[in-house]
Amino acid sequence: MSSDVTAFHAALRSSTRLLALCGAGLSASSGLPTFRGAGGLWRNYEATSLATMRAFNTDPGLVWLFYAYRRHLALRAEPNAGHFAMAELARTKQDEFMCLTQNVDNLSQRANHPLDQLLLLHGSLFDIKCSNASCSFTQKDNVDDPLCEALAPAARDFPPGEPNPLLDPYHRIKHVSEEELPKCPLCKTGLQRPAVVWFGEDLDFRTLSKAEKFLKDGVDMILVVGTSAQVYPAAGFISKARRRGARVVVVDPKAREHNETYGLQEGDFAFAGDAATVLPELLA
Ligand code: BJW
Repeated sequence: MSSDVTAFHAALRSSTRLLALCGAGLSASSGLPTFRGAGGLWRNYEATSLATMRAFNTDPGLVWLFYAYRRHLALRAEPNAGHFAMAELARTKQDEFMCLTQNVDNLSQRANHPLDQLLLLHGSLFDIKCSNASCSFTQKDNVDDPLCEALAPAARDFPPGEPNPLLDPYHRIKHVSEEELPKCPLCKTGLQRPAVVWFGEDLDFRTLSKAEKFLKDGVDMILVVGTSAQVYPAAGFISKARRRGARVVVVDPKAREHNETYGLQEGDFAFAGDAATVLPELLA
């Protein structure tokens, strides 16, 4: 495995079809916390423990506060140079490039990433659906901030240096009851929920099919950016691309530390650093 930028540029030039798999680390420099490791706690909760239907059924107000906070943060954040570099690569390679993102923050879209070359594996913070599985209600691009009055404590700004009490687990926050949350306008019984993919839920079939189709048509290189590659089926695209003959290129501060997770081999590349700095250099 190499970290030689010149050798990477040669490999990139000789690659026709490229796939990218992105994760939370791509947006870390934009100020959005990742899920695991430092920053993976929200109040006293593991972020991943709130990303379940079980958590929503138990305390929908708490889960909505978590998502309202993340919607607010994402709306205030700006795409970084890594998002722009990836969007530029998509424009250059056109049909020969596809980006699979696990991110739900809308930052790639706001960096003008061509939408037909961006597959949202885990949905979007800004799409809403009904929590009742049998109801078909969906709403795209809802940027209400907060979504409803009861969620206002999660959507506040504080002057630099002033801590946000919502993030202090010892600061009691008012419980948000089910009655205070928006109901589905279609079935009138279910609660609205973010249209993201929680653990145990299926990814969108059409989205997965498009990713599989891209793979089937051949891939020479997979760029793995800012993901711990622990969540499936997303992480499985690394080995699937490898089986199609692709080189694996990891951009992540932990690229070398976790080389076994990514299955890095001879001929692959590992760039340990911030995606916002490394991607523009690699893709220039
Ligand atoms: C930087 C950086 C900087 C920091 N620059 N980098 C096969 C085996 C075992 C289990 C399963 C399996 N197949 C399916 C499962 C079950 C499960 C699963 O994968 N579990 C694992 C924990 C083992 N998968 C599912 O349930 C999926 N559904 C499914 O498979 O349906 C079929 C099925 C149903 C029932 C039973 C079994 C199968 C759904 C997964 C949905 C994941 N959802 C979440 C929440 C989305 C909504 C939200 O945002 O709230 O998606 S969880 C969370 O993890 C989120 C992320 O997209 C995802 C991945 O996280 P990511 O992006 O990798 O973030 P981190 O924090 O882990 O890593 C950040 C990285 O950035 C690190 O490496 C840092 O070093 C790096 N970094 N700064 C670059 N500046």
